Amino acid sequence: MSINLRTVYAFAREMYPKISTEYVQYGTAGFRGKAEFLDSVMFRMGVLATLRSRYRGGAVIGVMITASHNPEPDNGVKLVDPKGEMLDASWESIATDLVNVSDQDLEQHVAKIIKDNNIDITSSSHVFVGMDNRYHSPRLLKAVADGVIALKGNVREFGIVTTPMLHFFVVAANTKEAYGKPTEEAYYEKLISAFESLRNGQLENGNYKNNVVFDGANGVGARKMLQFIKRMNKSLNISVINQGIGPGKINDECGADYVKVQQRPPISMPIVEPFTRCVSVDGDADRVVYFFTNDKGEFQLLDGDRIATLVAGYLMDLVTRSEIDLRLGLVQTAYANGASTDYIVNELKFPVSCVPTGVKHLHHKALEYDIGVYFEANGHGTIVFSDHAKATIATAAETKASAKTLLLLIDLINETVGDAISDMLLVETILNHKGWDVKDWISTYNDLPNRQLKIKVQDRNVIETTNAERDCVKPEGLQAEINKVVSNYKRGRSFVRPSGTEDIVRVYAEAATREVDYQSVKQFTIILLTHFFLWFQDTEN
Ligand code: G16
Repeated sequence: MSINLRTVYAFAREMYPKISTEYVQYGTAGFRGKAEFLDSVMFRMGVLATLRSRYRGGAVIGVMITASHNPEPDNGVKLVDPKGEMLDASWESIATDLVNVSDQDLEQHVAKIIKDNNIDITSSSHVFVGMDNRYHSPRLLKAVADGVIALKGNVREFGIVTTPMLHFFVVAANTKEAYGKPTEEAYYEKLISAFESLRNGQLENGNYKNNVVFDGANGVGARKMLQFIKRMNKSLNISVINQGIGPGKINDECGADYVKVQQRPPISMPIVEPFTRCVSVDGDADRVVYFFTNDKGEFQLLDGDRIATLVAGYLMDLVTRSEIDLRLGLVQTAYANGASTDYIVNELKFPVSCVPTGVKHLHHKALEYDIGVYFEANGHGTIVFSDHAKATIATAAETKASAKTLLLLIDLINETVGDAISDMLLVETILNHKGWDVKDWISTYNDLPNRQLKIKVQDRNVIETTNAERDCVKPEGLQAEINKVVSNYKRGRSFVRPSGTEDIVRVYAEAATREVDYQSVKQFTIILLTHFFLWFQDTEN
């Protein structure tokens, strides 16, 4: 096969010219921005995925077109490595450089990547591409596919799928179908069959009722949930709201990010009985949070920390009952509520580690355990099982019912990345087995009152952090200001960090008691913000 790199330049110049000179950077989960500026980024990511596949000996690489929790006019791209993880960190800078080089220098730059990485450009390459249901996604998908074609790679388009579905397909193909077949139907079948076997005909149990309201964020998660419902044997009654068929926009006043950050129910929420379980996923269905309204009409959130603690406790119990010796661990980020960490460490006696925001960091850390549970507070997470854990569980399953349950759970869990639908089915399974309703679930510990805000600033990159983003090192002195304010509040904790998916800075704050300190937390955040803005004025001058 002969490949002329001139083609890459020709495609770029004629079809995907770079129309903005603004520097773009590979962020928390790839590139994000206004869709109208992304054509050249997408084309170049098609090129990169093809090179990466050749670099990895022809393994399938995934490219997902989505801006996930961001508003509808935005789009973005996430790259999936052969084992289902996010693109290896060592290639993030290669991606950033490739996206920022001018059209004129593109051909030479691609040649340099090939040379530097010793890539056999004549070898085979395979790229899977999926997209969310944003109106500009099909256009951007074509740009990715053309990037693959320009380098004579093989491209397989999956159309509209959730991000975790694409991860599933990549791993299925790369494991020669040991993980499943790389098709939409096989994905549904694997999850539904495990879920229904775990139910074993027991639809209700104790306080657990078989109904749930599902907020699909007007995104692809809603569509796929409707497909799940069609294929399930009424094993769970799911009413889907924000289905994306009316005037509602993706993530607009709905979805996991809105519900978590605003701490209120999504738009179009029907009137339901108090304590009804409700679920919100984000625009590409890789995050999930639960919520409900109590009998006083108060909104209550069960976020990623709650899911993590529920899952960790349940797995630990099954492992203990199976009499097997496996290393369990849980991974969180700085956003984890202090009360959840206390509960995990002191009550569940589970080892916990804290890493910077971004699934890529959590996933890698979780792989250090035999059973690694990872969840961000925003609802993004999953569980990974080592080969040793799988073999040990399989042997124990020959004699122990608890180990048989663990085996089925492995099939229900999408280990490749956080999967909102798989996570939801997992939570439903655990609550059903325990006979728990949301009251039982939320009573395990009391969240510290907390607030999270976004601040629009001129240059978010002036903020630099360390210690898993819990300490701010730049601008100098800002951390001292934060510490001063925090010291006025019992169990006060706060941090600031630049977002890697939006052009904003995030501020998180929490403090001790709901009644007394709720106002204080708000006030505290305002004080912090004031300091923050002052700092910015200082830095600008
Ligand atoms: C992405 C990442 C998540 C991260 C989130 C917010 O989520 O996959 O790990 O928590 O962005 O990141 P940041 O605070 O840097 O903006 P998603 O759902 O948008 O892909």
